Amino acid sequence: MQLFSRYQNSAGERVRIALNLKQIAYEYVPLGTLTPEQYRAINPQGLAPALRVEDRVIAQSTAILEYLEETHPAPPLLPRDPLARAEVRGFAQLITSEVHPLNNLRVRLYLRDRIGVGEAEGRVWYCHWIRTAFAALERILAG
Ligand SMILES: N[C@@H](CCC(=O)N[C@@H](CS)C(=O)NCC(=O)O)C(=O)O
Repeated sequence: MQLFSRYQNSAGERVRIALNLKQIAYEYVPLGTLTPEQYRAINPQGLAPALRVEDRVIAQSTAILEYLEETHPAPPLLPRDPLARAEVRGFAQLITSEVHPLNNLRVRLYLRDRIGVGEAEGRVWYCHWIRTAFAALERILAG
C-alpha cells in the first residue's frame, strides 16, 4: 500500500492517523518527489491524498477511510451504534464537505489570481468559514 500525500495536507493526515491507529503497513510517498504530471497520472484530480492498493488507486480521504475501516475493522474508527455512526460521519462531513472545499489552496489561489481578491479580503474569507465551522463543531462536541 502506498499513501501519496504531503506533510501540510490535512486530508492526508486523516488517512495517516487511521493507518497508524490500525497499524497497517504502508509506504509514504511525499508528493514533492513527483512532478504534478506524474501525480496526475496516479490521481487525475491532482488532490492529495491518494492510496494505491496493488494496481488500484483510491482518491478522497473519506473513501480511503471507509476502505480501511472495511478491510481492517479493528480498532474501529466508527462506533457500533448506527445513530452514533451517523453522528460521527456528520461531524466529519462538516469538515470534509463544507469547510475544507471552501478554504482549499486551489480556491484561495483562484480568488486571488482570477478574481483579484487581495490578501486582507482573502483572510476575511478564510477566517469567516473557519469560524463558522468551528463554532458548530464545538457546539456539537459540547453536546
Ligand atoms: N475532498 C478531498 C480533498 C483533498 C484536498 O483538497 N487536499 C488538499 C490538501 S489538504 C489538496 O490537495 N489541495 C491542493 C489544492 O487545493 O490545490 C479529500 O478529502 O481527500
